[in-house]
Amino acid sequence: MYIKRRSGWEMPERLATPESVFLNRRALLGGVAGLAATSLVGVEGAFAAADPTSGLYPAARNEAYTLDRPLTAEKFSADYNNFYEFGTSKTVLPAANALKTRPWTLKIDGLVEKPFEIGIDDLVRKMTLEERLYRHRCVEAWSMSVPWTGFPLSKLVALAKPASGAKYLRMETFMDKSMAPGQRSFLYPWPYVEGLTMEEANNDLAFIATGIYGKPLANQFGAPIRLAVPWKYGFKSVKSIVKLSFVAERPKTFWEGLQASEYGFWANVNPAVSHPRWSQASERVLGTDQRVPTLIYNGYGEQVAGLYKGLENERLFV
Ligand SMILES: Nc1nc2c(c(=O)[nH]1)N[C@H]1C(S)=C(S)[C@@H](COP(=O)(O)O)O[C@H]1N2
Ligand SMILES: [Mo]
Repeated sequence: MYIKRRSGWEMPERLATPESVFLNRRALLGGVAGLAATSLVGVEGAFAAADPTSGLYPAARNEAYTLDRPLTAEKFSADYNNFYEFGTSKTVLPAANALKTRPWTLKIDGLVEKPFEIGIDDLVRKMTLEERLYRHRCVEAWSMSVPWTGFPLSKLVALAKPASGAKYLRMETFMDKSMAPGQRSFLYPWPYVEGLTMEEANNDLAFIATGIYGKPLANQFGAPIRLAVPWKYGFKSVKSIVKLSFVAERPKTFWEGLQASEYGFWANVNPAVSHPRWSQASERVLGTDQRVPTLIYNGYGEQVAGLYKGLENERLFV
């Protein structure tokens, strides 16, 4: 196994993007109010990123969501990420410093009562933040367990007031080649798009994360707002969302566009259904040298198996 043990903050300053890494770390540690954008004039815009809602973290833990294994230490999960916008290696942390997360506007459109836009800080203040411990199982057969902070996706759906014709929720990541070098590659169908059925989106497990480890999301985790659907393979948990569209047709997702035979729309975790190129029976636990058996629906069958009654003809586990 290969886990890169050196975290961004252990990196000599000279190897990191000069101000950005340093200031980002200060902003995360500092409680932030003092680091408002105005105090950073001269840092060339990279830091409008101080988070005005950081005082809302850490949020109270919702004890209904428990784990059967220890939490993954931040030093492992924060430097082993999939975020193709910033490169295809697991070490995207330095590159993700270029992600500018303020101002950040979420657009709600499609089959809704009235399309609207909302700023991330207004949205976060409208919601009651809570912390949930969730497992995360990547299709590549590694896993982690992390404390997300955020709110149920169903609350955002309620805010959007979808029309009865809305059958799917389509979610889209930002598109900006100037920040995200990966998006300059023609090999990928940018922007990153994911989707859920309305029933899945309204399931209590579907969670919108704005924070992790008791702090606002660090960029590489998909700041400032990402999805966490722990019963599905990790690629469904789309990062850095800018648009939610309520639609009648099943959206074409990023990974389907790349390789539909290997990465489908449903992508529910199932140890008995192998990926065409590897087994899904077990998973490597980040930060340990252990492999553990993978569980059907990643252990969340009780909450979600019912969503798939009558859909047995679909490729539910790819
Ligand atoms: N926009 C976007 N979202 C994304 C990805 C990505 O490359 N781009 N990778 C996905 C994959 S494959 C996984 S496993 C998780 C990784 O989340 P983490 O880096 O926070 O562990 O994000 C998912 N969301
Ligand atoms: Mo993944």
